[in-house]
Amino acid sequence: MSSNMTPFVKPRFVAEKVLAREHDKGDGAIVRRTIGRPELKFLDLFLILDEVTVSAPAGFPDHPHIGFETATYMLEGAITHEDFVGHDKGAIKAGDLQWMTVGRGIVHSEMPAGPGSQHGFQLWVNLSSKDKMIEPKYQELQGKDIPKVEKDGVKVTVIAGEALGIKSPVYTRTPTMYLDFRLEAESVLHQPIPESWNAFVYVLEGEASFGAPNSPPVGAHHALVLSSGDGVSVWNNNVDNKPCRFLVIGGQPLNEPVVQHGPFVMNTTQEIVQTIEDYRLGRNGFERGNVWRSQIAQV
Ligand code: FJE
Ligand code: FE
Repeated sequence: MSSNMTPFVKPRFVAEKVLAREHDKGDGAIVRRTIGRPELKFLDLFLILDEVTVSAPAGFPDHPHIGFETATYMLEGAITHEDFVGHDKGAIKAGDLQWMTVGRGIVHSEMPAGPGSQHGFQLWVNLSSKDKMIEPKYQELQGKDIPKVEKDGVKVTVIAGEALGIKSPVYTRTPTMYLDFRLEAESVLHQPIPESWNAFVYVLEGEASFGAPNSPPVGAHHALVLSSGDGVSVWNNNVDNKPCRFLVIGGQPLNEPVVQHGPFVMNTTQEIVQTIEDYRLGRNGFERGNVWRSQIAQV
């Protein structure tokens, strides 16, 4: 039976709740943004969390990035990826993960790989000032290579970090956890999270009580910023008897200034001005990026 006790010295509670309003770009892309929207601009280390549903001809055609990492995790359908140095490992399919360390610069295109709708998440993880200008790097994992474990009605896919005794092979520059949980009805989760980290939950489907067993159940498309503490407990003890699927994302804050200009994220305005100039002139990491055109985004 579900226990109402938590094993934590200082359990985390829900400090803030934000609903991802559907932002329909009108061309077949629906973006639900939580981290990165005006009322939740930045949760140190995390710049953006988008839940996207996209169908052709919409997509994310040729655009640059600098200074952070993107984690693209697909639920349904697939996204093809092509970048300006010819890095092409095929599609990111349902269950797959692409962890892209942008570093000093990437220009790329992310487009639907087939008909119908493609559904997934993209998380932007900031890089510390010492890592902002590193060489770009990809970590690409197929669904079968992402550790999964199930115990007492709790199923977890460990995208980054560790849960229920298993570790992800993904290397993160700053300690980060990214967990995809599914709790059957009547099951309980106690997930440790280092006390100094920022952490949040994003509910995908179903409902559960987060932080306290009798807290009002929270449903799909809500992000919950967690208070500080050494772990979070979740109870799926709702009347509907349905499973609840949610993400738990956390990381060690950088405590550095952030200056963001769209997909450019640096520490100072001077660095942003420099980046805009580098991209325009195709230098300092953007060699040929200014004249490159992807094949996948041409129609
Ligand atoms: C972006 C231009 C872009 N959310 N979710 C400017 F194209 C993008 C962008 C995305 C994105 C891509 C995928 Cl596959 C999933 C996304 C934004 O690529 F973020 C900005 N600022
Ligand atoms: Fe991108």
